[in-house]
Amino acid sequence: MSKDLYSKLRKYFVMGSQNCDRDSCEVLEEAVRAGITAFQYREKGQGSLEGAEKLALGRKLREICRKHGILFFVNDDVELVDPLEADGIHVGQDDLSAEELRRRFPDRIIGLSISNLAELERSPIEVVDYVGVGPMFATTTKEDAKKPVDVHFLEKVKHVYPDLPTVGIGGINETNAADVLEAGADGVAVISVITKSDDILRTVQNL
Ligand code: 3NM
Repeated sequence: MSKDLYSKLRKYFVMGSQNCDRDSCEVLEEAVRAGITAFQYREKGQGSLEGAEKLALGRKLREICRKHGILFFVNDDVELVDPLEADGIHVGQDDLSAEELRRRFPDRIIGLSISNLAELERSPIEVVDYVGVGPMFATTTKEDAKKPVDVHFLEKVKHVYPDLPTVGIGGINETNAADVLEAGADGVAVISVITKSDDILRTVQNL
């Protein structure tokens, strides 16, 4: 699994309806056609859907990913993993523990957010398939984003865990994505650079 993951996490689009000014399915379709390699359904924060509506949108987005062979992840919400037949789940430090997730979903891809050295040291890296490191730069998209790390922290993560697939996240745009990849990230995870783009094809290509 891991070997394959490096390339599949290369351009990792994260989004929920609250991030889109227009139909989320249209945004995802465009991003998929433009060349994203993975998608995370992150229906969270102000203006996000809940319950049956959240599930219904998830089903539509899941189908788009299935049709195009793009990995489909859910953010945090363990109850969505089975109904949406997600390839994996991404969790933060305050969500269900990675060990518990691994017990519950032995065969799914598990991603974990890491924002500093203390989190890296206390995280059960051996049970996760990849880590999201960030925020790399300042971001206004995540309401409770932590202090930006810098590319050196990502270098450190790759130094300590050279075989662990790693994506940078937070404030990544068409200009600074190269710095994140040059620091050793296997991919870049982005929200607003795509959802706010007036030319998704160009944006994804530039990433
Ligand atoms: N997680 P944008 S930063 C979802 O640091 C998310 O773990 C982060 O949005 C973390 O690409 C972030 O618009 C927001 O900055 C990413």
